[in-house]
Amino acid sequence: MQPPPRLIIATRNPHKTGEIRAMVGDRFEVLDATAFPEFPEIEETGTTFLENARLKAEGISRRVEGWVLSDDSGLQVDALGGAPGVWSSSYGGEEGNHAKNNARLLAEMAGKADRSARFRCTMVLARSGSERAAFSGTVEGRLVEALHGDGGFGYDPLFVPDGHEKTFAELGDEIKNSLSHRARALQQVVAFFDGMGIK
Ligand code: ITT
Repeated sequence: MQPPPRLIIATRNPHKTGEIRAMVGDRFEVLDATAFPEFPEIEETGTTFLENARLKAEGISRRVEGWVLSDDSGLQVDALGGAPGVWSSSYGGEEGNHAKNNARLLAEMAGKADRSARFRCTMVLARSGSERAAFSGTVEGRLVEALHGDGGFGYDPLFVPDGHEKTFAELGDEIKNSLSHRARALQQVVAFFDGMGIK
């Protein structure tokens, strides 16, 4: 039997890698940038999810053989004009500090009647330093007024997806991975590989 193809995720966020690994099962051997400590940090200088996803996928794929997949994602809140958006990771003032990000979001949303929001995920597939395809997925929902649940990561304790009454952090991995922005983008990635005959 052939070993599964290798898919390198251009991220240092272990939660993203964990979700992607759980979603693709045995289909790919999933690694991420933490397996390559010598890789430099890719600066996310873009102003859109697509630009940043491209920077990450192309930057990493210049340094490693095989398929590289990036994930640039974030939360868009209607009452905040789409913020935190591309800046979701550092909204609270410190890169990757989820507690501070959630605290700021709760403060900005205090008293707001419109709680609608969506998660967006843009993925870029690259090889040998150049983009081969891009995909995007969203999940609509609303923000609650206090943190609920301890599953998932990031803004999950504040986000209730449409069709549910609990936050992603309460619903757990299986439900989140069946309908999340990341799941919806990743389904298209898998279909792309199917179309290329890569099994
Ligand atoms: P890499 O750039 O290394 O991939 P990162 O976490 O900095 O890791 P992004 O720049 O794409 O990645 O920022 C994504 C942020 O958006 C993340 O830190 C969370 O704050 C939020 N986010 C994205 N997907 C999420 C999810 O599924 N659940 C909760 N929050 C999420």
